[in-house]
Amino acid sequence: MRNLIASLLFLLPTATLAHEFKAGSLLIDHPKVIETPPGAKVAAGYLTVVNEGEADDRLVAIESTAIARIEMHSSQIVDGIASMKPMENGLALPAGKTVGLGEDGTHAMFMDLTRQIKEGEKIEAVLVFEKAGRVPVVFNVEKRSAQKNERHEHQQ
Ligand SMILES: [Cu+2]
Repeated sequence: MRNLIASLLFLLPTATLAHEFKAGSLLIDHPKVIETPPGAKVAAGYLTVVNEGEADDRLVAIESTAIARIEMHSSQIVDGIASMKPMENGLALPAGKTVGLGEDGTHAMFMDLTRQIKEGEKIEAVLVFEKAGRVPVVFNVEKRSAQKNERHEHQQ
């Protein structure tokens, strides 16, 4: 019982941090970046997009004036070795579906960092969609949690 209460208390701050953005029939849920250790050059970001419309769309780029470069990566493990590569065609958003950067080894890679990114910071960025256009969002910087979609060990 004590464990249950402890885990409920642990979950509360996460709930209050939830945030979302709307753009036409797209709902962008909780963009976040995982805080970095000192000296790290990259950080992993995640978000979920719900396409409530009847037409497919596509997330083609993520831009931020605060970050030198943001790429969308897919990663895979082959013979025990993790590798990742840019998602050449961006993230497909089929009509009526929910898709996340964070599923199947995908993530947003915040690159060439010039300073440590710390929990509690907010990073303004623009999501560029094929049809919905440019949508301003805010990535919350959070500590790494135990969720499986955050288990991203970077090689660089
Ligand atoms: Cu990556």
